[in-house]
Amino acid sequence: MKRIIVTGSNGQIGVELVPYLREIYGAENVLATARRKVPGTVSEGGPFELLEVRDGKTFSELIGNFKADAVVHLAGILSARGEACPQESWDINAGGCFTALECAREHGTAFFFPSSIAAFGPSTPADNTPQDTIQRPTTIYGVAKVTGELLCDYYHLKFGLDTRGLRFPGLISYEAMPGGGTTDYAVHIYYEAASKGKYTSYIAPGTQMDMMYMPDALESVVQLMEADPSRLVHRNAYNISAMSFDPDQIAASIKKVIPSFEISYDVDPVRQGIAESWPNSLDCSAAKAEWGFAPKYDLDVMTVDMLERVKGKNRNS
Ligand code: AKB
Repeated sequence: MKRIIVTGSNGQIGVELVPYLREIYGAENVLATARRKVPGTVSEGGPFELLEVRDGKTFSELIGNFKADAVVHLAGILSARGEACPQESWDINAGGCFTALECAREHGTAFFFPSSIAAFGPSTPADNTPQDTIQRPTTIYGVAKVTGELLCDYYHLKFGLDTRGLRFPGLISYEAMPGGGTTDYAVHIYYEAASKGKYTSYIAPGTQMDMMYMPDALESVVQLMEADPSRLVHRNAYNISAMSFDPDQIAASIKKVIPSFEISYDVDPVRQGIAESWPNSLDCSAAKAEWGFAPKYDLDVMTVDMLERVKGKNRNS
């Protein structure tokens, strides 16, 4: 990658990936795009343009004018929010992905697609979920993710487009709040622990989900996009995860730093249902073998860093 366009730049991943890419490739070589201009590093630390990802004409013009050689397509609606607006979610997530791929095809750019653990469903083996397995998700978000994976494979096979993707687990970070996801509790808990010393979880004890700290996620995107294409067998999309825990285990990790911390439960049936349909833990061996995936943060190391970073910050979502 030399000149990169990022969509959905104001989201949880975008606000950190854009500065990270600008650091590596030069600020002038990373064009951030989003539906709204928000003051801050994304819109002020380098080139920025407004873009609605279903507007293929503007999207294609931006790629051409910027002379981009890679599209990192992050724009989308997360799982829990998607269940409240399935039609819009499909339109933005699947329709937006198709439009983005078409624009990438017109210009022959490389293409990154963030899939998710949501691409799996209740009939998928839940433990050590294989790279290649049953994918029958029961959320509209998951259906769009499987569609995106298949479309990316199709564009690679049919048009030779250099498509690559990751199945992200829940991502934990402190720069921007995730909005409308099922795994968001694992971010909220740190804010509440630091500010109130307690947290009420909408996910039930015993519900294991894969997770990863944002620095590992950012590194993985660049590692995959820079990987030797001859080694990539799977492409769309690789299982990646750095840890798997349930609410009691993350609470126990927080208690090592804040011994008085308390967790209680008020389970949300929608998000609980989604969480139960997802894997407990992924097998990441394909990512390790094909492009050297090697996350650095485990739960306790992440907890120490997160609690330090969110100190004095307000949770506003
Ligand atoms: C969500 O919870 O919707 C996302 C995801 C796992 O894709 N964080």
